[in-house]
Amino acid sequence: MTTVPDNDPTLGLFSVLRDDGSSDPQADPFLDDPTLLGMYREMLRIRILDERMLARQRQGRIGFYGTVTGQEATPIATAFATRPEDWIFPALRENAIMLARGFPLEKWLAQVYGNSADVLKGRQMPSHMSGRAVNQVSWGSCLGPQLPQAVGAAWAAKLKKDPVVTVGFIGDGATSEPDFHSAMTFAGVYKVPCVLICQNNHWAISVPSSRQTSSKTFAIKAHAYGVRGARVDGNDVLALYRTIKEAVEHARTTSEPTFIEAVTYRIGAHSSSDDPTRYRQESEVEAWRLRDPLVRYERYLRRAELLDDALKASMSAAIEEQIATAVRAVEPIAPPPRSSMVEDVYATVPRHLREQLAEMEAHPAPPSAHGAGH
Ligand SMILES: Cc1ncc(C[n+]2csc(CCOP(=O)(O)OP(=O)(O)O)c2C)c(N)n1
Repeated sequence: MTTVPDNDPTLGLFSVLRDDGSSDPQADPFLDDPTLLGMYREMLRIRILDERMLARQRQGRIGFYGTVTGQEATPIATAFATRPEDWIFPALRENAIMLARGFPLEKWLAQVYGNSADVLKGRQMPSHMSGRAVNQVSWGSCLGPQLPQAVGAAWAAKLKKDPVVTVGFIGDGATSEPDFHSAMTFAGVYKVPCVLICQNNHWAISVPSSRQTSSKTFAIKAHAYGVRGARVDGNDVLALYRTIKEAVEHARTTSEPTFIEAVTYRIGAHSSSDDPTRYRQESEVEAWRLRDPLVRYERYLRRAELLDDALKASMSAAIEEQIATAVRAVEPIAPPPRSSMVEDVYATVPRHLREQLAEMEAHPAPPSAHGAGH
């Protein structure tokens, strides 16, 4: 039986932020002030955006929404640690990456509403955004396939000698899917320039992470595939930034993949279709609220005298205004024409689809809110 050394990065928990707002000087990436504040602003934006969108879902204006409350640090650190040419293969909790990489909020919201301004033409359920302009593909709802896709795209980049890195995401639950095994095997054997990140938020809807594996950690699985592994505090944006940046640049320069476990917690429901009080204790949620990634980062910024009450209030007000303006612009936009349902698959729409479309168009259009799965 082999043993792993005590300093194995797949067993520890790399962190930078301390509870008093100071940082570990050996670990702090010492980012410049605009970057530090930019990351905070983006984390705050997705926190507020999630609150507003969940309220919209409860009002029946949108069909579905998946919040990332408590998990903002991983997507935002990824957005700042990657280059624009790198590709993102998200799961449900990483839609904010494309926003932080410059995708317009109105277009992002148009996907939530599935209206005719949506680049995906309303064909995906809400919270499955994609943006070619910012190199982010859409999640497919099925748990897992985005990982082999990230590995395949990285492999293609390697063959083309394109200095591009791909970043693929899964939750702890999806590590039980065969696609995780396929992705890790191919990444390790063919040494492709990708970073695979598992957001271990402790729950896969009602199934706790302890039911997904008997391994000591998720990160330790990297060893079995011959892939570099790291385990990082998923509520510590500076630790995440440093770990992801190092892994991305290592992949770019050596074509070696890394598997990262980000240890975090889903504070909200799995999605707007879920009621977590049915399967978990409020005391557990309360304990994790004390480790809120925004609060911890805020302490660091205040201690560094980069943030105070006045700046926080003006940032929040500007974000609220931006969201309200975007929602006002997007909400009245009409759904895509029903004819778009039969387009973009065949060069010429076949007769049976033309007939079905004609039959459908003989009936009045249904209300536009859509999607209620997960
Ligand atoms: C192949 C497959 N099986 C089951 C589901 C239903 N499902 C949707 S989300 C989910 C839990 C996902 O948990 P995890 O991978 O930990 O990610 P999280 O949502 O917690 O971020 C399940 C079981 C699915 N979408 N796809």
